[in-house]
Amino acid sequence: MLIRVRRFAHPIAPSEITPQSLYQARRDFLRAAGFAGIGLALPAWGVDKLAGVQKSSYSTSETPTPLINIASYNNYYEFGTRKDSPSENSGQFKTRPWTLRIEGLCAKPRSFAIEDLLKLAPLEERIYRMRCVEGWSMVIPWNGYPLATLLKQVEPLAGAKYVEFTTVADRATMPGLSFPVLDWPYTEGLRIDEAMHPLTLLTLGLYGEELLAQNGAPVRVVVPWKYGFKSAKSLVRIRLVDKQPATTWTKADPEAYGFYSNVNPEVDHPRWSQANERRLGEFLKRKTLMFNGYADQVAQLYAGMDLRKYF
Ligand SMILES: Nc1nc2c(c(=O)[nH]1)N[C@H]1C(S)=C(S)[C@@H](COP(=O)(O)O)O[C@H]1N2
Ligand SMILES: [Mo]
Repeated sequence: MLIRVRRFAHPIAPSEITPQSLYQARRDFLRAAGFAGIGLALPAWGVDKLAGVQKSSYSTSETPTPLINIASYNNYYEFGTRKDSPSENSGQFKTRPWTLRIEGLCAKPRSFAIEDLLKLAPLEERIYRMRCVEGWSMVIPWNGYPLATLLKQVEPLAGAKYVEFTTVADRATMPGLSFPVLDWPYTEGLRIDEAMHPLTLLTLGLYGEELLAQNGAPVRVVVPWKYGFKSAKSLVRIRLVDKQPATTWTKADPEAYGFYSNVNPEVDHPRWSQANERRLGEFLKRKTLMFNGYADQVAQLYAGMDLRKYF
């Protein structure tokens, strides 16, 4: 199979692409092209390598999806609604300076500079299965540490029952914000025990390098047993709250997108089945697994709950 690398003139076979070679090739290409006429600026792709990333027993042993797919087939509506919009339209997006504010029901609310987040805890490689509600999936080697590590810094109070995530909405650099597709800024939420679960990752990198803009740079959350839209990108605020927060996709279509949105092959979307998925790079569909294959780790969070009602 041949795939096209964004607007590059030449098709490249996926087998020829390794993460390292992709970055190098892109840098070389951009340099040779003098950045002219190709519609993107270097910073979005010229990212730094992360030091001292440790392997994790939470990783799947499945083969990671090639970086070219992870970096060019994205949902990030602030940059546009096509799969290639985020990689095409994020060239002006700035990830420095960046602060993440943590506030609400906690003893020590504070703001973290991105430089401090990168140093707060050892970075792990977490190779996670990711499942989009649209029916495609990938295996992504994320880099980060448990969100719990960060939340403990602010000392959540007993009344904190939920966590609300707010993501950046910068009209100057995110062209999709000019269209009222969603109620900006994009917000998401988790129950506090979901947010504190060791699988829930504060994510700062991908394939051993800092996150690309299209994947949610400079910092996002990743919740691998839920549909992808729960994994909010480019976080600017986390708030500890006592009530279930309103979330963007639930506001947009409450019949289709519930607050929990756990991957569940038995609960269909109103317009399509969720029983199967297409792994990017594979031809045949595979069966979608309960909780995206993480049932052993997370099923007890929902013991006694009707998962059709709390979808
Ligand atoms: N701020 C923001 N976060 C977002 C989205 C978005 O449009 N805006 N899309 C979500 C959806 S639908 C998916 S499937 C994942 C995709 O993450 P990826 O592009 O890194 O694979 O990001 C999620 N996070
Ligand atoms: Mo998604």
